[in-house]
Amino acid sequence: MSKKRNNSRKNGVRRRDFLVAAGGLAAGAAAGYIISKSVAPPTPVLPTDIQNIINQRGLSPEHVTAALKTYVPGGMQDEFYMISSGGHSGQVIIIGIPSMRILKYIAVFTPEPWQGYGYGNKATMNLLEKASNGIRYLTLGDTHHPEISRTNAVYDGEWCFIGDKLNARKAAISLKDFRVKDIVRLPNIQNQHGGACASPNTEYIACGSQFPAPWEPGKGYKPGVTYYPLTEANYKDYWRGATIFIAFDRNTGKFDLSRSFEIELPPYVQDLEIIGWGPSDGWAFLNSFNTEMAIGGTLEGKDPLEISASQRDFDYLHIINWKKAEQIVREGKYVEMNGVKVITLDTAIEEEILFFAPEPKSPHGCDISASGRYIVIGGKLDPTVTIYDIEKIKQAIADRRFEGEDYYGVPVLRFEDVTAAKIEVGLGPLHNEFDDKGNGYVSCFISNEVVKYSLGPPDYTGDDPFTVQDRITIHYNIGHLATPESDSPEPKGKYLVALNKWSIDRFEPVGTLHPQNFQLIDISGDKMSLLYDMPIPLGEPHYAKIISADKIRPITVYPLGADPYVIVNGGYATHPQAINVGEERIERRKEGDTWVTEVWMTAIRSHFTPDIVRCVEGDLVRIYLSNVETTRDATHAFAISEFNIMVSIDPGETTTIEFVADKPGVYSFYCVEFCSPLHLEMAGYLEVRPKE
Ligand code: RUQ
Ligand code: CUA
Repeated sequence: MSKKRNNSRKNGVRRRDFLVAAGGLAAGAAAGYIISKSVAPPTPVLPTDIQNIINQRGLSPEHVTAALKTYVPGGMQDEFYMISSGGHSGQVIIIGIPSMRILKYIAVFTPEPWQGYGYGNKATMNLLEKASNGIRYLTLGDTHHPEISRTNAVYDGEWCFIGDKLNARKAAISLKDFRVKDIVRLPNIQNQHGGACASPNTEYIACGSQFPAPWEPGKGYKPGVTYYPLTEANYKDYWRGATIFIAFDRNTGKFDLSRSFEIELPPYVQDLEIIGWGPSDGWAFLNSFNTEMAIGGTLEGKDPLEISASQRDFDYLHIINWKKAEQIVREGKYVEMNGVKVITLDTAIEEEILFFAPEPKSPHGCDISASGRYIVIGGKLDPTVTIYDIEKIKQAIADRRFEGEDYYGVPVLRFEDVTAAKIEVGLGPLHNEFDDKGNGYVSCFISNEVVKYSLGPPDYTGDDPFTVQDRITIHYNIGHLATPESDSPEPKGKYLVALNKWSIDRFEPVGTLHPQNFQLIDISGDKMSLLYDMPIPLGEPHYAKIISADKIRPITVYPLGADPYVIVNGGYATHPQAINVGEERIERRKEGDTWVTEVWMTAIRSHFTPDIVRCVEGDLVRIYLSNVETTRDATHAFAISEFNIMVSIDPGETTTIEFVADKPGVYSFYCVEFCSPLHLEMAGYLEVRPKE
């Protein structure tokens, strides 16, 4: 065992040296330190007991500084919330910054017994059911990019959105109670990059389609129905990408397909989308790759997709005039496909709502500077970030300066006409985030670093615009990075979190799959410094949004009888079957051909009333469970043995539990949250009498 440990340490060190060397090679030496000429003040001496702890634990001055900058004592709260995707766990993770304490997992696309999500609670079962694809009940998802609702493009802390890359779904989560309020299946697309971007006032949440889907001309894509043999020729003719602008209603927490629209796109892989503000208000930007339109076929004499989709030196940044698209829809120039208004590719070209600009080599990421002027793309296979200027884009479009058009006739702008700069940063640049001083930060996956560079005016007003300013090595293989309120007009700077895919030797090993590593980095000074490594034990988090804690204003207790899943005028609807103590009852009656046993039940420390429920085999049992507590945290949970039922109800909440009593017997049910000294007594029985 100890030998193995040593080996892995050695490997870790070797790898780190290699990674540092690779970073240096890729981008030249790091910027030198500035040596202060002023006389240093005398070093204050730490009390001996503190110095002893430092000595005993073998901590360096950097460690102690990092600890002091990140430690948040119990009772004190963090400065920021980080809303992170939970990757293929299908969930969302809430983390405090700078402490990096995990505060909550939010069940979204995957049933989660602890939250009573998808295990008998009818509202959550319905959410998952409604968002399934019509072929099967989907209970998993792959979340990538969270988004926060905006007012005038600034994060307002009311709603959070997250997509499912695997099944083209989008979810809305209220930041008042951190619960999902709606999940919608996006029509005509098969995947989407798990993401979402909000328009400046959250009228729409937009995203691109990622892998194109087969489309029947004029009819779009229907899961389990649309079919063409997969050939290169068919791919060009029948496969399509799309971007959807899905309308969202804050007052109900629901997406509204009837007010949404889609734009048909060529079958490139549409990757990440962002909607602009300020000078780019009304425009959306979407990077893409595989403009080669390769389909793979390794056992059919073709190159693997990774080769055939990386032939061209340029792919296309999609530039979308969404305000004009909205107008086009109003004028009726759309085709209705699978319940959504679709602007066809031909109409999009004709009405001049879609333009392309070349972007270097299989790019990734699409981010906007605080001013709304610069759109920044990572090169992925090109060691640069490319910075587009919306003013130049608008001018080139007005002047009709195009270098040509793509295979489908979409006009392509000239690279030189629309870019402000191309900065060489490091190997494998992916995503960009921004601070409050006009600097950008790019994640470099291959060279394992975060590279800081300056933008141009009006974001950056110093005398060395578009220049690398600093770099820091991360551990290891960074994908996204996140800074507070980046990609908005008011980034806050201060911290950066590197979302690293691999942790290798950074934590105690827990088997062959290590946790991923979130590294907190201090970006408040000229030089970045590493503060904290945080293991992430759930899924592969892709992206996170960070928001000032004072913008999040959750409720503390639900109003009595509230149904958390029905929002009316921004507040909670009262559950129609909510009751108070004294109103409990059981009724059995026939609904059509089915016998239904309905139970109006209350939960309060430390009993359920009724605590004996009798029904007959085959009955549909509906329990309306009201938690009539009014004290914060006085949550009860209700589980029935052998029935796969687990429901969690917070104080004030009423919920419906529905199941078929399909097997005779007597089954215990009990409260699963340790709620009082007599919590173990908070129990009862379900009697299912055999059918005569
Ligand atoms: S991805 S590591 Cu955002 Cu899904 Cu780039
Ligand atoms: Cu209620 Cu334990």
